[in-house]
Amino acid sequence: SADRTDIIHHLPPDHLERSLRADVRAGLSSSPKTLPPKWFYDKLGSALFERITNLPEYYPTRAEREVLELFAPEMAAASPAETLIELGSGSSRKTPLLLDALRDAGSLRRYVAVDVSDSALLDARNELAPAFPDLRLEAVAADFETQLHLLPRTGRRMVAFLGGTIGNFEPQARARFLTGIRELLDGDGGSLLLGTDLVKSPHILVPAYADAEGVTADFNRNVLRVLNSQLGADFEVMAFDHVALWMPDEEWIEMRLRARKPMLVRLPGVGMDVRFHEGEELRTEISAKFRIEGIAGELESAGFSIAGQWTDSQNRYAMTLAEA
Ligand code: AVJ
Repeated sequence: SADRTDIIHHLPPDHLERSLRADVRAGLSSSPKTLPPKWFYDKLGSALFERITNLPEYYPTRAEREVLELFAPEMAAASPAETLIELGSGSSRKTPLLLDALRDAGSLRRYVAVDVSDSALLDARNELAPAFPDLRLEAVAADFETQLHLLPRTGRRMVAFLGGTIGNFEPQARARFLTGIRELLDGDGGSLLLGTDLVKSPHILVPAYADAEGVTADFNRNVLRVLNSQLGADFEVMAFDHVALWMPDEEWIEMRLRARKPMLVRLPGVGMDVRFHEGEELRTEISAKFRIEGIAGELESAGFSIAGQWTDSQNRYAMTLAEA
């Protein structure tokens, strides 16, 4: 094609279908039932998430943008990279702030966007290409949780993991993941730029995940629509209520879907029939919130050293730069 970038597919064509089926089989036969949050993001789910980022209650996106607007030049100066690798890049909306700063620092040659969604990668590339004509743009369709080893291994790299998505991992998986990134950066060296939402009052946290307009409820139910379309399931989507809970011991938000009545759901794509009793809850996401010292400690345990930490003016959100 005449495009400057094609999508590099590290995923075999049936990878997504297979991992969806494996996740659904495991999650819906466990007790309590769970589904991983990555299955929210089909075309509609990605559009709903974009709407969430503009809701008055959902501050993390704006807070992270503020941190980048204020401090991206400092981050770039502290870690002048040749290659920026962004994990879970999605729409890449905040990426230009980092690209500008790294370009001004004089080092940047290449941007590698990593996402499971082809359409998000293509949209992002089309947005970025005209603004950064001197940059090599690469789009990698991969599952960043399991395919870190396929990412660029040479040159000085900065891995950006923004948006607070690290909060979707449970603590053990999080530790494994951070260690995996540190190992990826072995050799020519580099840094991890990590965005994390911070612990704060549940009066602020809970509405961010239970907005008045019901956009998050619709986003949450979207995982059932994905199962209906991908697995031929027959979830009655509106028979599930959206639940957002602050778990004070774990310091994370849980999103759940609560069955309003007893239901038997058929999922021909995985050869299962699944029963819900009235009031039964299916956990669809955890979104962990962090403390500044906790983030630093976890990164150090993974072998990083901290190069800097920055927060927005209201101390709601932190970005940490860690050297491998
Ligand atoms: C994209 C995973 C960072 O946890 O805040 C938004 C997803 N879920 N509203 C988050 C989300 C409900 C979001 N992350």
